[in-house]
Amino acid sequence: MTTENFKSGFISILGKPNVGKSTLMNGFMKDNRFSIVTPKAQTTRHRIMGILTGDDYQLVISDTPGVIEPKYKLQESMMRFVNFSLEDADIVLLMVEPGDENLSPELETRISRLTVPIFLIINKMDAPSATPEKVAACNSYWQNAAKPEKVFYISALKQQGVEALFAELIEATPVHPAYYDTDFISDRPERFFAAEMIREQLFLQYKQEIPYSCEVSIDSFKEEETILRIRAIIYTERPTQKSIIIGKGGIALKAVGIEARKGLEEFFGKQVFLETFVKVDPDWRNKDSRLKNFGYQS
Ligand SMILES: Nc1nc2c(ncn2[C@@H]2O[C@H](COP(=O)(O)OP(=O)(O)OP(=O)(O)O)[C@@H](O)[C@H]2O)c(=O)[nH]1
Ligand SMILES: [Mg+2]
Repeated sequence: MTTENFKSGFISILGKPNVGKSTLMNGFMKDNRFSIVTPKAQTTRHRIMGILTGDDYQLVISDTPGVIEPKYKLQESMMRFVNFSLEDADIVLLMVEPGDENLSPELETRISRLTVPIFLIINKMDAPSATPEKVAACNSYWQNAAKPEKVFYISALKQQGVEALFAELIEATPVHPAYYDTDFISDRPERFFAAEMIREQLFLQYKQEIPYSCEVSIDSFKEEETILRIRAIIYTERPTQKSIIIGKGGIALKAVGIEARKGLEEFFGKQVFLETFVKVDPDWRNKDSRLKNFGYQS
C-alpha cells in the first residue's frame, strides 16, 4: 500500500425510497446480500457503511433510508441516519429514477445544506420507463434542482455503469490516510446482518402494513465449529399482526425461517440453525426506549 497518494473519503447515497440505493450499495460491495433490497419502499432503516479498500484508496460508502417526511418516531430516527451520513460526506450520490421529476421538500432541505460535490445518479436505465425522452427530462429537472457536478446513467440491478462510477469516485476522493483498518468491511456487527436478512423476508413475504410494523432482534448468536445458532425475535405491534406473521399452524413463519436461513448460510458460509419467535410490543415504533434498544438513535 502506498501512503503518499492514498485516497480516502466518505460517500453517501441519498434519494427517495425505492430508487435503488441499496442495490447500488450491493454492487459496490460485490455482494448482493450486503444491504437488503425489496420492491417495497422504506426497506432500509439504518445508515449502513460499507468499507472498500484497495491498494491506494479506501471508500467508506453509506447506504441510507429513503428520504420521506417522518410520520412516527422510527421514521424520525431513520431520517436522522440520513442527516448523519450527509454531515460526514465528501461526495453525495443523489439517486433518482426516470419519471421522477419532483423535488420533495424533505430532499430539498437536505440538498440545500450540502457543501460537497453531488453526483447525480440516474438509475433503472434498463427499465421500460427509461425512454430517451423521460431520461432527458429527468436529467434536466435534476440538473436544475440539485446542480450536480457530474451525472451518471446506470442500472444498479444489471450492474451497468457501476464500475465507471466507482472509478470516478476514487478519482474525486480526497488524498487522506485510511479511516478504518484495511480488513474492516462494515461498521455493523454480524448480528445486524442476521437481523436484516430476517427482516428482508418479512418485507418479501407479507403485505400491507405487516413489514412496517415489525422489527427483528437477535436474542442469541452462537458460533460453534460447524454451525451457527441464531435465535431471533420478531416484534410486532398488535396481536392480530402476530397471528398473521405466524400463520395457520405456523406455516407463514416457517416459510420466513426457511428463506432467511438460506440467506444466512450463504452470508456466513456456514450451516445455520435459526429459531424465530414472534412477540407483541405495542406501539414500539413510537417509543424512544424501544427504538434505542433496537439500535435507533433519538
Ligand atoms: N429495473 C431496475 N430495478 C431496480 C434497479 N435498481 C433497483 N431496482 C429495484 O428497485 C427496488 C428497490 O430497490 P432498493 O435497492 O431496495 O431501493 P432503495 O432505494 O434502497 O429503497 P429504500 O431502502 O426503501 O429507500 C427493488 O425491487 C430493486 O430490484 C435497476 O437498476 N433497474
Ligand atoms: Mg434501501
